Amino acid sequence: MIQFDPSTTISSDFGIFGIPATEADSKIILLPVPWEVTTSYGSGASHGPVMVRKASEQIDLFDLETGKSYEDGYFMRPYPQDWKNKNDIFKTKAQKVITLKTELSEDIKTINQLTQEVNIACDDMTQWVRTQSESILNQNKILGLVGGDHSTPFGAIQAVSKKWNGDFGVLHIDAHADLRNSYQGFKQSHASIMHNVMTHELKPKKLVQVGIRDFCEEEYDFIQSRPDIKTFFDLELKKKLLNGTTWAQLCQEIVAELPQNVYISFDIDGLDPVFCPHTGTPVPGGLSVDQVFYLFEAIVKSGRKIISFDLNEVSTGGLNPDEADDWDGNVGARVLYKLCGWSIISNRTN
Ligand SMILES: [Mn+2]
Repeated sequence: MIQFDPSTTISSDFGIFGIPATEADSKIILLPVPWEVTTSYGSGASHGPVMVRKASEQIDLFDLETGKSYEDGYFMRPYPQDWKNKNDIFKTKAQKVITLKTELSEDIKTINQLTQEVNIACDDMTQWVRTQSESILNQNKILGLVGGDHSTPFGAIQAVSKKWNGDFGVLHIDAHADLRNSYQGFKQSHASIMHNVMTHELKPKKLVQVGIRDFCEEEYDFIQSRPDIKTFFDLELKKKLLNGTTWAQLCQEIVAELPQNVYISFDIDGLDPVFCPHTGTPVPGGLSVDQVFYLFEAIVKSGRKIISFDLNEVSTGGLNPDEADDWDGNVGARVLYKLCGWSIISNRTN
């Protein structure tokens, strides 16, 4: 247990929420992944870890719902500057591909060459995330990946699946279905993460999606074809709310679809854009922070266990972190704090 002295400050290189913990005495280990190579619209998600970490220092540690869970220790690993540098190089190449395709360029050789380089770099990132994730899970700690765009947790979900022998479900909160079979030629696009997860040999036994309101027909057909995917479309949830069904009842329906062990993959754009105005691909509609926090509580109160999680797509809207609006990082840090707190409680009791 962390004996906390509020006057202590943490290193500027690692740690989070102002908690003076080390990796060794922390139950939750956060892995920052500053990567947004295939980002297609707004940019800045690679700054997510810096934004969230900076905002995290303003959060009061005692929490009405999760009490002093932080005493079990939350630690963020040092910022991987080498991956940020690599991100910047390969994002430029990916943007070149997108530009050439938009201009209907006939330079197919260049397009194919650059696309292949980007795909290899994304595979390398996923492999690195998987190795890092395994090193956290093998210490019987809870992993929390902080992206980056939504392609970043693929390796983390593989590591979780290996550790739990596939005996878990993914709760996917997002505006987008992310079930595209590659996007703009990139196999590991942020728009393909759940397609990649659900077609991998280390797949979870269930994918439960909440808040989805942007998807193509191919993705809709994919959902219909898979009994192991259950999607709660945002429009259907909102219609039920408007017809008088309570959020508590809807949360029971969502939770009932989940197996005992739950991995939460949280794209910040699942929230109403009011809470994430600078995220890369905002969509009107979505969940409130209160609804999401209520859903977390419902999962844990049902006796299910949050085994690990990720938070991604918190973004500066293309600016450098020191120029960006603090709001997106502020909301992101609060969502992350609740994920940490409920994970601790669910692992104590369930
Ligand atoms: Mn997503």
